[in-house]
Amino acid sequence: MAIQRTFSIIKPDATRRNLTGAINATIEKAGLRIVAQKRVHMTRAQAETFYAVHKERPFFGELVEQMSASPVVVQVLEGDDAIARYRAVMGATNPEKADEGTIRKLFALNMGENSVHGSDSAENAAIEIAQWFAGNEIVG
Ligand code: 3AN
Repeated sequence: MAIQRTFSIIKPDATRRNLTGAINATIEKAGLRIVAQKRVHMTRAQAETFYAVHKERPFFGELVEQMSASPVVVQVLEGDDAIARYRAVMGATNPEKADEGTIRKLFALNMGENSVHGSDSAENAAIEIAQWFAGNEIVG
């Protein structure tokens, strides 16, 4: 499989509990490289834009509220098959269903506050990376 890049967010529930380093260690142990990273506090508008695909879902308001409540760490991860690999390391959306050793099994609180986001396709990875990083901020 080719080297890919994916977009990751360490979400407010995790930054609030000081878990950035622990999550980064799990990411790196899985063979992914953090090639860009910054801590930002999303505005409501930025969170609404980022999660626009979910705007008809019943949890949209809560999701936007949670994502803009505290700082997040946005990242670009690089590695072999990075998109699928990171989804596997993240674990299922519902932490109760997540496999042992995954980030969500280890750290997530519930369906909404589930500690991390990862792109679900190459197309979305490119869109999401461009939303948060300039080309010269990504150093592989
Ligand atoms: P994933 O993050 O696993 O790709 P998505 O894309 O279905 O999951 O959902 C995006 C985000 O929306 C999730 N990370 C979670 O924060 C929130 N979410 C998804 N489903 C629910 C739900 N049933 N109740 C509350 N929040 C949810």
